[in-house]
Amino acid sequence: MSTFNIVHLQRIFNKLDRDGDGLVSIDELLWLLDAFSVHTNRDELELLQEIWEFEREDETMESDLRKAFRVFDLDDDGFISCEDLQNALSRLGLWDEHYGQDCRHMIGVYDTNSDGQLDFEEFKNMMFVADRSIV
Ligand SMILES: [Ca+2]
Ligand SMILES: [Ca+2]
Repeated sequence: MSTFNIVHLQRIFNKLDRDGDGLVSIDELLWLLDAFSVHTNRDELELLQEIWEFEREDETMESDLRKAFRVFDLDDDGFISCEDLQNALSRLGLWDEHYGQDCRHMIGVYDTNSDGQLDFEEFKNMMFVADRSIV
């Protein structure tokens, strides 16, 4: 009996799901593994499928964040500047006088490389921190 772990399963899953739509059924997998005389059980596969779906949600979140980033990066130069941020927030009706002249400060909080603008990584941090403060 071969030693089998989740990493192997993930590799197979990736291969099976050729078009990347995540639609590989557990029954198909069981059938395939059986065909290769790999012994596993349904519980393991269901666990894998959960992990798989979780990772896919992660990817979805990443692409959602990219879309959000583009909403803010109005001049599309790959960075959110103070002006980008202020314009985008105004368009969304989220610009509040009490933030006032403070877009530089808002950016400064997350501007880890201190170039005065937010790149995508810095933007992600901002969104994650924002998420946490809502919860
Ligand atoms: Ca920009
Ligand atoms: Ca920066």
